[in-house]
Amino acid sequence: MKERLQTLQQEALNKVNQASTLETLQAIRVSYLGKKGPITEVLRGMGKLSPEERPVIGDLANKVRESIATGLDNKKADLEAEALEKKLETEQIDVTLPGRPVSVGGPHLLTSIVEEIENLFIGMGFEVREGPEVETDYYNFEALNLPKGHPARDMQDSFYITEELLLRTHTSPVQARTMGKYKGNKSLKMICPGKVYRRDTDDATHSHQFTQVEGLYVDKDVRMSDLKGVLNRFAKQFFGEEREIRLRPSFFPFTEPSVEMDISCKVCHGKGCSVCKQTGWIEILGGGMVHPRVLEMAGYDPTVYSGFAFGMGTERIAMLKYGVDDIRYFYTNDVRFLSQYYKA
Ligand code: 2U9
Repeated sequence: MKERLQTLQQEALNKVNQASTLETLQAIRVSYLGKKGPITEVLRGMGKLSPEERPVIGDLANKVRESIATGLDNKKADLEAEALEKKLETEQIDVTLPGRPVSVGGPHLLTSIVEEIENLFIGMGFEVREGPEVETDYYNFEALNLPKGHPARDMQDSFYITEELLLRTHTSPVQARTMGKYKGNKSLKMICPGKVYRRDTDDATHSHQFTQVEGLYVDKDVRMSDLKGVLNRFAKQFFGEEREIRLRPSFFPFTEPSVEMDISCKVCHGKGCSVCKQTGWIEILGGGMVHPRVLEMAGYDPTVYSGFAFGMGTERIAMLKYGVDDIRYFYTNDVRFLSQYYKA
């Protein structure tokens, strides 16, 4: 029995030595030290031994079991260390490699255009003011000479929230509110950029939500020639010094007289082509002298104060400047479109 145990020990340790995977080690552990293994079998047969032999063989069997277990544990630790070494070698990270490029976003074309327009007007002494997108019927319509039932209210078919509250159809209520705050005794020179909403069916040139920049200059002795001068400077700085402007008579309920402004076509320089529909001119904005009733309603005496106002659709301006042919590109947010206009 003694020899059998010693042979088992030798045999097991040899196998442990030759094992090259953790799975093989586990199999050796089960076959030698498991419940059905040969050592357990020896221990079970101890009853048949003489009382003198029993402690000797028992002691030896335990030593053999311990020696095999230690062999297994040591080999397991070696194999694990080896595997870790190999992993560290093959999965080495080269920290000197350049990183993968991260795609960086940029400002939306409309944001850039509004900023550009703001800067031009700030350069001419205008302040930038913003106001609420949910407006009262009073500031959106009444204060701008559009009383209930006025046909021009239909032109700006609106999104009403209650009978008295609506999504603003233009940014003019911001000017009306500011004038009201100054109670008719302060000059003001401001532009109002912002989102406006009109019930419209979206197509290539219409959107139910769009962006406006409107301007207002109220002071003593403001004239139509001031409006022309400011708009001419804006047009040339924004579209190019070679562009000419022209004013045509028009109508808006909040300005009198009212005008629409065209710029000369950059393609044919006024001769006529398909871009300008053979007219040589492209309409870019509207404006006029603030209607005396609008001044009066805001508390300004129209015999002392006068003012000019103008308004433009930012998308239209951007479309003309960059040759964008569908207003919906501004709102569908396809990065392939937007990224063309990111500024470095
Ligand atoms: C006050 C008084 C007058 C703002 C004005 C226009 C003319 C104009 C259109 C351009 C294209 C709207 O976006 S658009 O559809 N706007 O033509 N806007 S005068 O007049 C004001 C504003 C505020 C107190």
